[in-house]
Amino acid sequence: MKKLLLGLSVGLLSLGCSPKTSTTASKSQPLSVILDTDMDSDVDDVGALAMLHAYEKTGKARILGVIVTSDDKYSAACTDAINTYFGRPDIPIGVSQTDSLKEFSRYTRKIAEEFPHKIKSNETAETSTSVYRRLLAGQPDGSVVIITIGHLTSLSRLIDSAPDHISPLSGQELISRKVKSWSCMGGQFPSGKEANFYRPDPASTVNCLAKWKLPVIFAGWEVGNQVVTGGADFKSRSKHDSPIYKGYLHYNDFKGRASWDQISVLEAVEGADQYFTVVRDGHCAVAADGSNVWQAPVQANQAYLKLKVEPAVVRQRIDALMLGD
Ligand SMILES: [Ca+2]
Repeated sequence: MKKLLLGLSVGLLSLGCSPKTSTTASKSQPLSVILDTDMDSDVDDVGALAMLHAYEKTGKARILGVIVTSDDKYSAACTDAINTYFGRPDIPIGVSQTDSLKEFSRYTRKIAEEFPHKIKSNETAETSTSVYRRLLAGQPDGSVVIITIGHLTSLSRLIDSAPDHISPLSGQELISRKVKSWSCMGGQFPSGKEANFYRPDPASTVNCLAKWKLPVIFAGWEVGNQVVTGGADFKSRSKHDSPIYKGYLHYNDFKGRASWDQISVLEAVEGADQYFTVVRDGHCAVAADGSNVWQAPVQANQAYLKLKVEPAVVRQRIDALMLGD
């Protein structure tokens, strides 16, 4: 769950700059996406992954792989089951944790037990760092968009990874060469404390923001919190044998849930212009406790989103994508 606290005074981090580029998929070329998710406690990750499959069906995106940054025992299996349901059982999945796993999700085990998939346990799955490195190494330069919708442990490990049998490049070199941009659900803007940044691994947030030189757009807690999806309208239109339907059923029986994660997917694939104002007048400084504040000076590679349309407009778009429309 994503909860916030007040913002605190935080120190500046040394951040590099680079020209901002569009992350929108071109008409002819699907956007190549790696999704990094904590598919466990909250259900918006389920909706976000469903959206990417909808975009893939219309040629707007291509899912290269999914990184599961979670200590939930069934998170990777649930992710695999959703990908399989949408006809992509081949999507590589990397896991951040292979032991000391817990069971705390309302939906991951139920979806994993009901829908076919290959990953039976994290112990036998590929690690997140290995999958990140392998996927990036195999892609054209400057082509990959990373979307993080959970905490930043796996991305931080990628950044700090050393050359290996997969690639002679370090993690930072691989990112610099292969990645186009990062869309990040995290933080609260202009200031606050949000779970993806502070729980359970604020040190990774500090590390990622200190070392990330390419364009990054933050979708803060306050944006998705205004957009409630997966409610009665979704229920009335959804196939009942879908794992997306089951996710929202088991989570809270279609009472609806904020769309924190879906906002980053929407921005990454469709671009920001239709729904959001993009704020570029500062940079995101993160404290050791994971709290953040948007402050001077400007870092040209960083921006955050503000909603510029009625929340209902975005709700309808996200619900439609979650339904596969
Ligand atoms: Ca999430």
